[in-house]
Amino acid sequence: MLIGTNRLGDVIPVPAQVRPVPAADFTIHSGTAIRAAAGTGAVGEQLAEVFRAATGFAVPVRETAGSVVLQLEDAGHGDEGYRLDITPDLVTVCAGTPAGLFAAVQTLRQFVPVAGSGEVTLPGGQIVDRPRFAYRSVMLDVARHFFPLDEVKAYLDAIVQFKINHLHLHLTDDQGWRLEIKGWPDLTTVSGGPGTGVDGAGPGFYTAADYADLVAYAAARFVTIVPEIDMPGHVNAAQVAYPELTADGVAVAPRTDQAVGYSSLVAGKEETYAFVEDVIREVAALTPGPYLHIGGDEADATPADDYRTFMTRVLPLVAKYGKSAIGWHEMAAVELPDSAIPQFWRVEATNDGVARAAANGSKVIMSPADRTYLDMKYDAGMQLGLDWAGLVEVDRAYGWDPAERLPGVGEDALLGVEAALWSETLRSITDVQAMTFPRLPAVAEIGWSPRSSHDWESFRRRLAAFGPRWTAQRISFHPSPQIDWPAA
Ligand code: TNX
Repeated sequence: MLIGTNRLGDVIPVPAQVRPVPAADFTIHSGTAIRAAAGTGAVGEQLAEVFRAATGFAVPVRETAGSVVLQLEDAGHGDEGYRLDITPDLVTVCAGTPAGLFAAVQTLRQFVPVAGSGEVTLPGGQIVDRPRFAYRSVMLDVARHFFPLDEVKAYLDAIVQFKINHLHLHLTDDQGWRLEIKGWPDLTTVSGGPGTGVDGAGPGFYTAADYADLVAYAAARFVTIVPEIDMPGHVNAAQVAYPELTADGVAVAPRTDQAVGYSSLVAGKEETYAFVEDVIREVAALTPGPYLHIGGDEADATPADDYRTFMTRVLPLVAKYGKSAIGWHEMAAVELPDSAIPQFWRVEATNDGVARAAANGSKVIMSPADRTYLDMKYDAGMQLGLDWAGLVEVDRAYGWDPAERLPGVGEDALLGVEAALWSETLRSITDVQAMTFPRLPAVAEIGWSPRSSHDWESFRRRLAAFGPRWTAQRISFHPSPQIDWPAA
């Protein structure tokens, strides 16, 4: 019999409340079945897959009988909270929503091996858990380097283990345009084709059907896709495909270097808004989630007045098509409607625009680069990654609090946190994984677990257990010397 090495609290993100009862372990055996109440069958099947892989047993899912019970109850768990009771005879998982049950499944997963055969023991006791922030996200830059659908799906599977519930896709930039827009086909046939991406090494794009497939795949894992169309800067790829989007209407050359801040849509041209409205309408129609990210960062080639003119016209278009606008915090230089969500990404200690937006009722997403940027190098010896925001070792990714990051932006002003992975230096999904793990679990815990639970020594001990898990899942990770990884 395989004794689970994990104790009840050895979970990332650490649960809000954990009450171990060491004498109350539950053993998954050949007769174990899952009883999934009406409306919980899909999550029941996801849990069964985890138990089947760990034990080799059949683990049927039924509505009527089973010793692992999933049920929905209206007991103040919130949108994603859950309660887990493990006793020798019965495992009970209760939540107010299927998303809460799914979160509980991610907890249970950490108690069993990734793969194995024979009985497995779950640690006895009770967990009562719910997230600190509603928005816990990862951004993947598919513009500087494109990642095909199956790789993004595998990435999604890897990040949901840490209760990440949004995946932000940076779909457009100077070096490439990665989402088919039916009314503007050259965006992808030209700027998603061969030779696009940094060094020309990242061609490809998602058709509308691919994107719909990804949205559905994510939804089945309770992840909301957040599409980003970056504007008014970062638009060289759009201007290569459609010269009418430049100031003089003359075509620009494709760019595959890493420079930023040289391209801009033209705030004074009506063609600009015809284009932007078409794109926003199509992306909104493809996206069931509530958010549409309009970029807005590093618009160094857009005069400040033009930036204001542009944002003032474009923000209402996002609302017109039923979405809330997220934008990088530069967007907060203009008067924002309180539905707009600035995302802070820099390293400075203060930001007046974001503080003013928060005071006016906007929610804020925290992504300070010196803590949450997954494209920063862990240490100076690394080949991959950049270092403009400094080196980000695991303890830096863990050792901060989002509610104390910016004056005027406290707990109540926060929608949540996002870790961002820019792909200028990345060439493969293996690179993506190594930059993501083990730092993403740190940001995920910051986003989910109560502030009072934060404890680096506890975190690094719990994190160590993921080394062998990632190896078994064939997920690459950076073997940070800050973590005492178990010997293989
Ligand atoms: C800044 S972060 C950018 C991106 C780069 C990134 C590299 C942000 C909103 N803009 O254009 O890819 O730095 O770390």
